[in-house]
Amino acid sequence: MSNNDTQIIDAAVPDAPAHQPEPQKIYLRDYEAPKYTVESVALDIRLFEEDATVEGRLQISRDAAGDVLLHAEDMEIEALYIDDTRVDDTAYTHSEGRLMLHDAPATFALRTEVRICPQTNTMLEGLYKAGTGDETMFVTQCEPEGFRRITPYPDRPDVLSTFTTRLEADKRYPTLLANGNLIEAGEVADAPERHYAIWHDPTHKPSYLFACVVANLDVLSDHYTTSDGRKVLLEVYAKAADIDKCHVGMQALKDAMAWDEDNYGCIYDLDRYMIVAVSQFNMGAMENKGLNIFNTACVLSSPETTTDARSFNVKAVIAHEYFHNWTGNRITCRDWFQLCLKEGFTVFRDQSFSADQQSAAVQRIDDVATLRAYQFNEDAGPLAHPVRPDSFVEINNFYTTTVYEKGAEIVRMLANMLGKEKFRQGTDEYFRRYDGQAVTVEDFLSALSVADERVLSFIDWYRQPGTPVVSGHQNYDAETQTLEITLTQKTRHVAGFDAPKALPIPVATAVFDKESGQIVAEEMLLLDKETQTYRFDNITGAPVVSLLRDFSAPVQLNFDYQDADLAFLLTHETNGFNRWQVTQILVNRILLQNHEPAIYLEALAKTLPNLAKDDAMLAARLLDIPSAQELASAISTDYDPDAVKAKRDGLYQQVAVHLADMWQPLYESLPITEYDDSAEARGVRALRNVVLDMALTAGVDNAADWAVQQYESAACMTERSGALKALVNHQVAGYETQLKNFYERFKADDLVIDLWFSAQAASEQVRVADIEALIAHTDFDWNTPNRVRSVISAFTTQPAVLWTPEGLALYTQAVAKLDDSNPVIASRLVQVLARWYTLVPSKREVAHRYLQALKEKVQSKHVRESLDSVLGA
Ligand code: 0A1
Ligand code: ZN
Repeated sequence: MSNNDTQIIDAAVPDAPAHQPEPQKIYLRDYEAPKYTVESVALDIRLFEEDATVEGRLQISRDAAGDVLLHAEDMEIEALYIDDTRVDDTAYTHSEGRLMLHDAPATFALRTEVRICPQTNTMLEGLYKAGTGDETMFVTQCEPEGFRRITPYPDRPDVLSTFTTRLEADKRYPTLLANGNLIEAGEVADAPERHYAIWHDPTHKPSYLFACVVANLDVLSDHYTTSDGRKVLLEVYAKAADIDKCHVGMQALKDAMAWDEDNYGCIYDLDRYMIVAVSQFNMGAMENKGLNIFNTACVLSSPETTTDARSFNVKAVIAHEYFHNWTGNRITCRDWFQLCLKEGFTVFRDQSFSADQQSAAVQRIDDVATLRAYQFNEDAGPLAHPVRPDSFVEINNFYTTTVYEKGAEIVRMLANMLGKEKFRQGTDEYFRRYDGQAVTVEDFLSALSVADERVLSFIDWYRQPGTPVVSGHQNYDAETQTLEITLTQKTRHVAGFDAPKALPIPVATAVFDKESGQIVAEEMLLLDKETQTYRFDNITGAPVVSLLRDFSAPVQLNFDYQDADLAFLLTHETNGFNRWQVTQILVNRILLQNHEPAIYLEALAKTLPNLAKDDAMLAARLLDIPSAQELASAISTDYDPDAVKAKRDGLYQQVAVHLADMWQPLYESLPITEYDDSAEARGVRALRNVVLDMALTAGVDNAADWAVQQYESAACMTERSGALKALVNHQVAGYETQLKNFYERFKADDLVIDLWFSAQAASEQVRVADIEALIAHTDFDWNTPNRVRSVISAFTTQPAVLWTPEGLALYTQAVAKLDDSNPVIASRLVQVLARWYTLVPSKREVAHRYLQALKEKVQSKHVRESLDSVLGA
């Protein structure tokens, strides 16, 4: 079924059976432009104890009279009026989430009165209740298709309109917010316990950017003066106890606003920008126009309760949502297939912002590590899809790491290829040409191509699934002093797609002189054929090449480096990312190809002491050993989770023991001092936690005392939770005392208790019985996605336990439980099991059985689509 008006309801299609109707696939190729415009929308949302009424007034115009189709899910229709005349139920049909108005005039005013029930909305899409007791609040989540659960509407991103929203509720909820500007507020006549507020948003926006909040919240206020001299009111709303944790986010918002003006010429357009913190939210945050709604985990931050990594993430998410104001809101997506248009570009923008807030190399390391661990895994399995998918059953299933992170990598390749000035010329053209419109990936590339026509050839990156593998070798001829580098690209053929084409792959390359350690040539090679050879002249001495610097393309690189060349690069590379990169190649060779670890261990021993002094954060990253999950994604058959864990643990132990003499002096050189949020201080804290874990692994005398001491004297959460995790992972005698202490100390703070749950659920020592006990804990709550993630998702970091019959039984039961109450979350859990078919036969057979059994139990189209793909492997 296509995403266009005439086919939203096909009256000829008989009703599907209530049990497991055949999911309908929607195709990009069927897109048709909307057949009518909605000139304006006025909503009146009245919230009551048990439910809510929503009156919607739409001014609709089109070329001719006839049927009109609107989306309308999970609501009771109480009355419909066309041009102020009430129509009876022969004038419309409401079924399967669609409302068809028969024979409506060409231009008319539609008034709908419906009843919805936010109090029982556990899906967390549309208008829903979050929190309990005094903390009860009502919020919306409309992306991608939640608006249709609030009021009947053509709920598609290419229908843009202005919105006026009246909210009415009991005065127990003093906070009444919606998009735009506050027009009026007051008491409700004849109902002294109730009040209302009216908001108007003058911008034309798609319905997925609508938001409103009814709550009892405190607010942190500030201002930002734009570069064109307008004063914008900034507000962060949170429950009273959390308001002190909103300063980091507020500062990040101001930084992001200035950054976007400086780097893209994008200036904020409304008079007010609001952020609201919500404890129950499916994702990180949402960029609703002028009224962002945030998962508390992505906005609240304080040194005592938030780790550095989380706090850094808060700043990145604040920036991400703010950047959407131009890339997503002012220029939006024509249809949901174009999701990467807003997400890829916005992720690239938030990554660039973050890189400016810390070491750019560490930012790149972290972004690439995420890409490799999750996106490469997705691209290697049955859930592989193009950055711009061409079909889907449930769009919620496509908020994936491919759309987001690989989408960002494509924009990064373009930005690198164009260089700063030309990229800015291209983005200026994009904003100039398409402001106020709903557009496509082709439009984006076409705007950028004003700076360089080669941009257009990148369209295939959006269309073709699978991670390209770039292999290569070098040939040095000392006599002619020439170096030749030959590169070949290959992408696996993903079933259901055309045979893969050669893609344009920028390979940033440096050539080092082995003797002097100096760079003698530097070039951005463009590999756009299957095989190409590049020649470097005047290379006077034996060279070592360093490829894909800063990870210049999202590919898997198999270059025939000698291990000794990699060790050379660890010392001599000036590109911090590539220094980390060579440690990862060495580790992968040791773990997956049985290389001897000696060269790697020696190189680390040589590099670490100085690096620890110069750049503690980078030093901490150089000790990274890929996670068990990441290693698994590189194994395509006979994956044995126990063997991989044993091997990984073995190498970790070897590193710890080989460098054992280093840990005590290093730990002592990194004393706990007063909290400071500088990049250096964060680096010291990161390295201290890594060293503590290494020392415990190596069995260094007193390391257990350091851990307890660090736990007790911690000046911030990074130190305290680092110590706690080390104690739990190593089950240091008495670790239960610290766990209990942690719980008692922080039990009033949900986000910290999430940390407490995940430290146990993700422990190296975890057993299925421990997960069961955590689920049985009084603080566990299936209706709070953060809590579910802190136990159920945390547990997937231990594949050796997950892939046991007991592990799978527990995990698939969790999916079945969530299938009905929150299918978005349930489906994401299923996707983690995608590579079950790579397991060794005995485990594969068990996994298959559990997945099949799950299929019998689940109803939601979200889970069924994911499960069908996963089982189709
Ligand atoms: N657009 C948001 C992500 C988001 C998607 C779906 C949601 O609910 C189902 C919520 C948020 C972003 O990219 O930040
Ligand atoms: Zn986004």
